[in-house]
Amino acid sequence: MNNDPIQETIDVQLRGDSQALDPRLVRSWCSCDLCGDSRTGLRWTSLTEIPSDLAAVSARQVGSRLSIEWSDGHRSEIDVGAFDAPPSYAVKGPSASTMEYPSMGFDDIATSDRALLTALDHLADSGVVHVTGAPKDHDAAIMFAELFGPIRVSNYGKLHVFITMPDPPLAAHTNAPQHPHTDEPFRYYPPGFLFFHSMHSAPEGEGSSILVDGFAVAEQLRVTNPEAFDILTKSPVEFHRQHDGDVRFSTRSRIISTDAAGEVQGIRHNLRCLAPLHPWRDGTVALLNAITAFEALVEEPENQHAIHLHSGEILVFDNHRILHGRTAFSDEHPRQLHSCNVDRDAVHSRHRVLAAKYQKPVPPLGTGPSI
Ligand SMILES: O=C(O)CCC(=O)C(=O)O
Ligand SMILES: [Fe+2]
Ligand SMILES: [Zn+2]
Repeated sequence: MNNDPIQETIDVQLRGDSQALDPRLVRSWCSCDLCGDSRTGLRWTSLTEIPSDLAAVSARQVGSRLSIEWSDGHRSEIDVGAFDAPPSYAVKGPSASTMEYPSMGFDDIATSDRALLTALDHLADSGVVHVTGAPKDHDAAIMFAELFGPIRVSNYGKLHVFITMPDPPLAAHTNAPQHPHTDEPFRYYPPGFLFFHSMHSAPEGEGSSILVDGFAVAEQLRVTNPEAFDILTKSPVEFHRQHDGDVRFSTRSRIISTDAAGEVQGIRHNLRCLAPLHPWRDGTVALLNAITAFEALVEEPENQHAIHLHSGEILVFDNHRILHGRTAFSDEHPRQLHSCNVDRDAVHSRHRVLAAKYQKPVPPLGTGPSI
C-alpha cells in the first residue's frame, strides 16, 4: 500500500497481525521536534489539534519503523512496536498461607541501586519488604524512605513516633492490639508506602505486626461473596478523622477500588475511622453485611501473616494493598516504632527509572490510587 495517493486508514503490521488504523491515532504517536514526545508526557501539540480529515500521502513500514508523509505536509517516523497494549503494573502476590515475605539488608539497599531495584520488584510483587540491619538512629526511617521517593509531610509531621502515652491522641499511642487496616483512608490520597522502623521492640510475640494481602482477600470475596464484592466496589463509605482545632478530614470512597477493567487497584479499610453508616438509607444493611464479610476474611488466620519487627528492622509495604495490624504488648516494655510515608506514584516512578537504568522490563502503568 505504499505511495497510494491518499490513505484514509494506515495499514500497520504488528506481531504478525495487521490493522487499518485511524490516521489521527497514528499521528498522535509522532515524537518529532514539532510534536514533542507523547511517551514522556512532554507534548507540544495536543491530540485534538490533529486535523480531523488527516490522511497519509505515503506510508512505508520496514520492521517496526513506520515512515509517513501526511496530507498536511508533516512527516513522521514512528516505532509501531509501542502500539502493543502494555501490561499493567505487576501485582501478583502469593497467597498469605504460603508466603514468606522477602527480606533484605539495609546496607545493600542504601548503597546499591541494583538492590534498591530488587526491593522495588518485591514491593510490586508481594507488596512488602522486610529490611534487617538498620541503624537505630532517630532519623533512619526518613533516610531510608528517601531512597524510594520524597517523604510525605502531613499534619502528623514527617516522622510519626508510635509510643504509648497517657491520654493517647491515637490508637497508635496505646498498647492495645489493632485489627489489620490501611492507614489514613480518610484522605483523598492515602499514604502510598509505609516505612515502619523499630527503635525498641517488645518481646517476641508482643507488639508483632500482622500483615494481610488486601488484594488476595478482595479476590477471595469476589469468588465467595460476589454480591458483597459488588457493593464494596460500587458503594462509597465515609472515612473521617478529626483533631479539634487542627484537622477535619473526610472522604467518601470505596473500600475496594477497581480499575476500568474490573481489576482491584486499591483497598481502604480502617474501621477505626469509618463514619457511622446511615440507617435511614436504602442498601445500608447490605453495605454493613458486605463490610462484615470483608472483615471476616481479613480476620481469617490463613490470611494473616505475622512479622515480629526486631529493633533495627524496617518493614516497607504498600498501604493501598497490604493491611497491617499488631498484637498487644505489655506496659512493662517500652516499644517505639517510627513511621513515615512515601506516595505510591513516587515509588512506582523510582521503580521504572531503575528498571530502565538496568535494562529490565519497565513496569509501564500505575495501578492508580484507591479512590
Ligand atoms: O504500632 C504498630 O505496629 C502500628 C500502629 C498502627 O498501625 C496505627 O496506629 O495505625
Ligand atoms: Fe496503621
Ligand atoms: Zn510530528
